[in-house]
Amino acid sequence: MTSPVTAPEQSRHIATQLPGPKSRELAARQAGAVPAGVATTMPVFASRAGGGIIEDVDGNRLIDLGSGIAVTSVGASHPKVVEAVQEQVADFTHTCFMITPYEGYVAVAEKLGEKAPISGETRTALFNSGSEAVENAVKVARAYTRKQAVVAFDHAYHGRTTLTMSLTAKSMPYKHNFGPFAPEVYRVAGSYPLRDGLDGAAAAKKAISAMEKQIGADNLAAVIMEPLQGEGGFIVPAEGFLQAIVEWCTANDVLFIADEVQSGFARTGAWFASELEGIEPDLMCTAKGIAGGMPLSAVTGRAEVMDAVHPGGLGGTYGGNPVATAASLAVFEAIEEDDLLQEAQMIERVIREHFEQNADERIAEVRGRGGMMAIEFVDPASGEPDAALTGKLAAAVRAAGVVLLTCGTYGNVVRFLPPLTIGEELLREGLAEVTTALQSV
Ligand code: PLZ
Repeated sequence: MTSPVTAPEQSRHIATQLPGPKSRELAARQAGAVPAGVATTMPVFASRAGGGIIEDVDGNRLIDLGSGIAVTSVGASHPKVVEAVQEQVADFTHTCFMITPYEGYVAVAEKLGEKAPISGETRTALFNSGSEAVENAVKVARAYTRKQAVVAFDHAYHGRTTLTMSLTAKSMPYKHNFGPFAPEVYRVAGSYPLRDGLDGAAAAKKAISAMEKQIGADNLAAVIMEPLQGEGGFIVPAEGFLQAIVEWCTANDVLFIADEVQSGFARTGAWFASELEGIEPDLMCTAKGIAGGMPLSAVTGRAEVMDAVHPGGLGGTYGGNPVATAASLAVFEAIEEDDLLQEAQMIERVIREHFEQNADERIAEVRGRGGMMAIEFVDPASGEPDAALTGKLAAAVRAAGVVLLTCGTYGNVVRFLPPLTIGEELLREGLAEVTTALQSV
C-alpha cells in the first residue's frame, strides 16, 4: 500500500481534553454563525486527516472509524487524489460539461460502466451529491417507463431533498416539520432478519404482495433499495430477498434502482454490494467513496433506460466537475493499487473476530459486509432496542479519541466505517476502546 504522504502521523494522540480550547473557540463561532439545524457529532475541528487518523486544531490525533460517513475510503488525503486534484485545479476548475465538455467526465463514465454490476452497454450521468443522484435515477425511471410510482422500504435512507426525503423512512431528524412530501412515493416492509424473523423468500413475498395490492405494477416506475441499508441500521437483507424483488421487477416492467451511495466503491469488500447479493440493477446510484472526498455522484444504468431521457433533460451546473472527476479517476486507481477490496475484507474479519472474543449479551447482532460493519444493542431482558446505552457508549468512545458513528431507525446501532486504508493496528486499537467503554457504561 502506498503510504499517504500528506497524512498526519498514524497514531492516536490525546494532547488536550476533547474538545480542546481551540475547538471550543471555533464551536462558539459556529454557534453564532451556523444554524442549529446543522448539528455536529463531535465538536472537534479538523486540521488534517489521512489514513486512519483525523488531527484536530489542538494537536489531538483521533482514530477515524467514520470516513466522513463512508466517503474517504481511500483516506482523506490519498497522494494520488491530492496530485490529481492539484494538477486539474491548475489547468481549469470548471467550464460546465453542458457547455464545453472535458475528458475527465467521460473517463469516469467509462470506468463506472466497466465496474458497475450491469451487463451490456451502460451510460452514466454525473451529479454532485447522493441525493441528487437518487433524484435523477427516479427521473430517468419515470421517463423510461412512463409510470410514476416509486417504492422504497422501511429503514431506507435516500437523502434530504424533497423527493429523496420522501423516500427516506425515518421522520426524526430527516423529515420532521418538512412536509408536504413528494407524491407517488410508497413504502413497504423490506427485510430485517433480526427483527422480522423472516427468511428472504417470505420477506420478499410480503413486499411483493403489498406492491401488487397497494400500487399495482402498471403504475410502478421503480423500486429503490440500498443493497445494504445504511443509515437505517446497516441491515443486511435475508439471503434471496433482493434477488426475488429484482426478479419480480424484471417480470413486471418495473425498474430496480440500487442505491449504492454508501455501500459502493469497495466499501463492502466488492466494488458494489449488489454483486454480493447476486443482483443486477437497472439503475445504480453512487456518490460518497466515488471521489475521495470531492463532491461527485453518478447514475449508471442500462443504455436503453438512460437514453430514454430527451437531450437536455439531465444536467446541472456542477455535475461532473473537472476537479471532482480527476479525483475520482485517482480513486479508481487507488482502490486497485492499494488492494482496498482486500483491506475491506480484512476489516470485516477483524471486527467479527473482536466481537466474538469480546461478546456481550447487550450486543444482539454483529453484521455488515467488509468495511461497513455494525453492532446492534438491545436490553438483554426484553430484546428491545437500547438507544440510551448506544448513545452513552459512543460518547465514551469519542472522549477517548475515536471517531465513532451510530445509526439505526431505533438509534441503537454503532457502525464501523473506517477508511479502508486504516491498517489493522489502528482498527484494533479503536475496537478495544469500544469494548473498554462497553464495560464502563
Ligand atoms: N443514499 C444510501 O447513505 C447519505 C447522510 C447523513 P448525500 N448518507 C449519509 C445525513 O445525515 O445527511 C446517503 C446514503 C444513501 C443517499 C444518500 C444521500 O447522499 O450525498 O448526503 O446527498
